[in-house]
Amino acid sequence: MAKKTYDLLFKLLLIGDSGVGKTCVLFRFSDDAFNTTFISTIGIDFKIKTVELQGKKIKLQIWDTAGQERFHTITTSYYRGAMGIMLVYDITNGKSFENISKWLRNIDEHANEDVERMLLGNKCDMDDKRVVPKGKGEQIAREHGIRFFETSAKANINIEKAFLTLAEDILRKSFLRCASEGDVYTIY
Ligand SMILES: Nc1nc2c(ncn2[C@@H]2O[C@H](COP(=O)(O)OP(=O)(O)OP(=O)(O)O)[C@@H](O)[C@H]2O)c(=O)[nH]1
Ligand SMILES: *[C@@H]1O[C@H](CO)[C@@H](O)[C@H](O)[C@H]1NC(C)=O
Ligand SMILES: [Mg+2]
Repeated sequence: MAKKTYDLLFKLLLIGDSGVGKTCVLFRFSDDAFNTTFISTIGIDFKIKTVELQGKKIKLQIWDTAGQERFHTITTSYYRGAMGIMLVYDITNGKSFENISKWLRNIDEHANEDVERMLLGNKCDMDDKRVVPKGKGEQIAREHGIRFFETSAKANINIEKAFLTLAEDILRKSFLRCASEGDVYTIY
């Protein structure tokens, strides 16, 4: 049998309106690259990246969903397996921010109760076109008790930090759960 090359597998999911930059955020994290051409995601796609946290090799399996309404049935079927969900809006698109409450409701309806959530205000390189103040993102995140970052896939701002923080939060949560169940402090 092949030796496992990682200690833990975390399944993450990216959701948010079409065009907010989910695919670009993931592409920046996985390939450290950026594309200005908008190729809207069809259904669902994924990337793998292994990171090391607290001496553990963690394989991140990151599912990138289509924001378009017509793929809603397919994409929501992926919520259940997710341990972490990134909700993305575009700071230059007010509607994409208003829709965050809709995406939060979708999580309540379709994801596991203990899923780790994170809010990202993407395209923060376009400050001249900003319509959503940073404080509004911070406020909705605070109201829901979740973390918030403004990111730019284009200028590579806070992308790695967001993914690593989400993975760390999931790792911490799984340690706490094991501890409370009286297990040893390692899980595979
Ligand atoms: N300036 C700027 N443009 C960005 C950024 N991220 C994405 N874009 C652009 O926004 C457009 C949409 O990006 P995508 O990543 O394809 O959007 P998406 O959220 O995956 O859209 P769907 O797949 O339809 O749900 C593309 O033209 C990108 O080049 C960013 O951080 N800054
Ligand atoms: C926000 O959600 C509505 C309803 O699901 C949708 O019709 C609209 O296209 C979304 N906004 C954007 C910017 O995608
Ligand atoms: Mg996409």
